[in-house]
Amino acid sequence: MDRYDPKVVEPKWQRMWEETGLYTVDVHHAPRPFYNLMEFPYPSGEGLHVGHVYTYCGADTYGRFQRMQGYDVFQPMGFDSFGIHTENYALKLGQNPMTLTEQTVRRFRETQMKRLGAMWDWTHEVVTSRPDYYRWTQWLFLQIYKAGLAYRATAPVTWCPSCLTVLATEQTEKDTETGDTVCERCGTPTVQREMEQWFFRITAYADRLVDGLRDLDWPELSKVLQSEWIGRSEGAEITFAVAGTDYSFRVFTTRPDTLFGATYATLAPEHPLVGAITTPEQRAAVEAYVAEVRNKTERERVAEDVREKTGVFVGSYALNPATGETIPIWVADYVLMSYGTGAIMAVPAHDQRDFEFARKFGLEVRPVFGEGCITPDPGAMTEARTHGGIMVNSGAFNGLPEGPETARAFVSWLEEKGVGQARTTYRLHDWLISRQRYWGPPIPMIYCPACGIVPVPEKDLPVVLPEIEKFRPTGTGVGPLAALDWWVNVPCPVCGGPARRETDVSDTFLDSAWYFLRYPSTEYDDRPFEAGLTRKWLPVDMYMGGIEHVRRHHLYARFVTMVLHDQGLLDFAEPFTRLRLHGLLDAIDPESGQVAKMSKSKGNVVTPDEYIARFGADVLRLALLFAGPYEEGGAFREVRDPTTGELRREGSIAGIVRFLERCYDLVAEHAASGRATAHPGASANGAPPAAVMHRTIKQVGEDAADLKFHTAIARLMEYSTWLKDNAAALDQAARGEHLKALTLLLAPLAPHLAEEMWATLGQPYSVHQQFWPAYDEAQVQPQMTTLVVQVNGKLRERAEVPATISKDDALAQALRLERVREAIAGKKVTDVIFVPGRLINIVAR
Ligand code: ANZ
Ligand code: ZN
Repeated sequence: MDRYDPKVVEPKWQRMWEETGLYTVDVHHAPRPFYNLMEFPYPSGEGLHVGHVYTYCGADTYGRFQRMQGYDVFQPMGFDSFGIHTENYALKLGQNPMTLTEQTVRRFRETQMKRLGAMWDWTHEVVTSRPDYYRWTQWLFLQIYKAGLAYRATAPVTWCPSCLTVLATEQTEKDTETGDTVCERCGTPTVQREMEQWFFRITAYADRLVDGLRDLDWPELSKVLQSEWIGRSEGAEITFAVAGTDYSFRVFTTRPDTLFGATYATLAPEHPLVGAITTPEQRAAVEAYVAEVRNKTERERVAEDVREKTGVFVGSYALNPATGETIPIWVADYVLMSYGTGAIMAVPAHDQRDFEFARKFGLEVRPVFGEGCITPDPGAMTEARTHGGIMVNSGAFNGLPEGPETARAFVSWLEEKGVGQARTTYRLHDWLISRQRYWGPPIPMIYCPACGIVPVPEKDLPVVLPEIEKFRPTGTGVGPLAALDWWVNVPCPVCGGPARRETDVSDTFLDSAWYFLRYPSTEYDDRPFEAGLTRKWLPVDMYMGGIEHVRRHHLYARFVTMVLHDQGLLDFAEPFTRLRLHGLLDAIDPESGQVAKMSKSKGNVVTPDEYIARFGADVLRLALLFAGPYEEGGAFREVRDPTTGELRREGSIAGIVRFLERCYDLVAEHAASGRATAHPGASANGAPPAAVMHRTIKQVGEDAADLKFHTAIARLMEYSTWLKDNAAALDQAARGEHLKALTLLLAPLAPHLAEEMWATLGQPYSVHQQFWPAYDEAQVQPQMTTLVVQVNGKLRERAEVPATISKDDALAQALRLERVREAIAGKKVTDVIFVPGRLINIVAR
């Protein structure tokens, strides 16, 4: 082979790696375990997506680097193959997901993933839709149930009219163009429905989920996003009596200190008290308003800046427990039933939403603190004042400074009076876990008319998902399994009487909430994870993936791990010690040069297969990683022939191809010259300039450890250019050392090429079993020497300078020296005599 040809080299080494089990880890005996985890894909129609490939290129490079540091790197892979995503693809093709998914998994693994050349240990593969896996997903459901954290409740839930199922809040998104709340899987606007469903009480873990973030080695952004999603608010619940009735309602407020300024109260339109306290005169208006609000989504209702406030007076009054005054009660859609208590005390002077509402409907604005001790004139206020100086209009609290201390004093006072107490509220909702679909693990519960809800005994797991013909979602509020009488009707495990199975399946996010626990233990059929292996490999040392998982998968995985920990099944409570998120790749439009997010709808998604077929996996790996800092992402330009539509060797691809060819050529030429001379080592030109090598080893190592793959590649490019320019001047042995170093440094990034170079250098298989080369610190630090500095032949100074300093640099340094400046003052430098590493003599007249 004269030229580097990935079409020959890549399949050859992939076969070799597979045959020799190069990446198989002995999970029982590995002395230095390192669990390098990356997200597993949904096997759906479009095939492996460039986002996945980007994750994998970075994570695999990092894993390989760690392996060269001497770790036993366990890098498993699998398929998140249950769930709506995979099922929708099957529905689109009109095929049964049960047969199609296995085919898709095979296609993904064999024709896409294996061609990337990642060091996945396929002997631990996990496929979530197989009974040997989902048996334990069902087992997990039962553990959560046993812990008292799984319950059935009727609640307003989000329904996707296209997927025909309920969704968790985390599975909805806001469409940035229309402003609608849409299904994350299919983009259809969702609707609200009242349904009885299964929930996991993730809110019971809200505090731990927030507080635990502090000690994790995770990107700051991911911590902020996750804690905002959980949305902890500390405040109080205060009871308001409805004047002239026995009714009362509770409000949640984060500002109990503003109670004296509450000039009206507002109920969510869905609040159960609305009907009872609406007066006959107001009934028609209130009912019309409530009906109108029912068609709006939560997100539309809280879109603060875009919408005018709306609402209707219900006709009755509440008693402000601080002032004893009556205040009007309104319904308004900016108060949500799903948050706090679904009712608020409105303080227009200090809350902006309340201020706008009060101004629109002519309600009183009463400040309870101002600037310093100046009380603002309510009529002159143009917006709410959220913070200020000294309390006013607040009875015994007047004169205290506004702030958390005063708020706490209010809470104690309310608690003493028996009308309120401290309370913490969360934005996070309980995890809606049931789905009215076919393609998931059946929820392992049985309904018995005599015994109630009975969990399936663990020994009867798995509850096998039957292969059926009518697998389409029904839209009737129950899943397709409900139509199978033979499957649904079972004896009650407790009393033996006739009972019915639960026919919903669980959410896909439950499948992926524990898969990392399964990987090391896949050889065990009788338990989800083996204790010793789990202790050895977990928590995960490094998890790499995308930011879209921060408020879904990462949150759920943490919750499940905490529950299992509390059940005594795991001895750690956090699953991922270290998390890193890759940035997003943008596509540069080849014509306009404009940069846009890669997205299917824009049709600018790079398809990995085509690149691999044309240029090889190593080129794709490097091209993606070279696009920018890994954790920030970068831009990628695809260049195609306008007539044939073929990818062209241009732009960043061309640079990478040239670089890899240069590396290969250097090694091939060296090998050829070695055979020609036969007696290597006779040094013609003194000591090899090894410093370049040592410096490159140090820098590339630091970059790789830091996920700065783009700079690592840039340094290797420089190194290869330097080698090309200097190869002829190096003796055979020195050149060999340089090329070995180059090959080793390239190995994590371009694993196929490096393997080929290693073999060409005559080194034993495999380059991926070598240690990362060591560098000599002394060579990296520039060697210093004492330079004699003369002016007109007279010694003026001695200067400490790098031994390799150039004439220009030495002159520049010398001219900065005080005594040199004095000696040449008023004169002109006419000549400079330089003895490298020894002396500089400045001639000045
Ligand atoms: C009185 C008050 C005075 C408030 C003031 C704020 C400022 P966060 O921080 O997001 O938790 N609120 C409570 N329940 C609500 C609901 N179901 N729908 C809409 N708004 C609701 O916000 C808590 C504040 O949001 C609460 O504190 C309440 O308004 C409002 F100067 O009570 B506050
Ligand atoms: Zn949908």
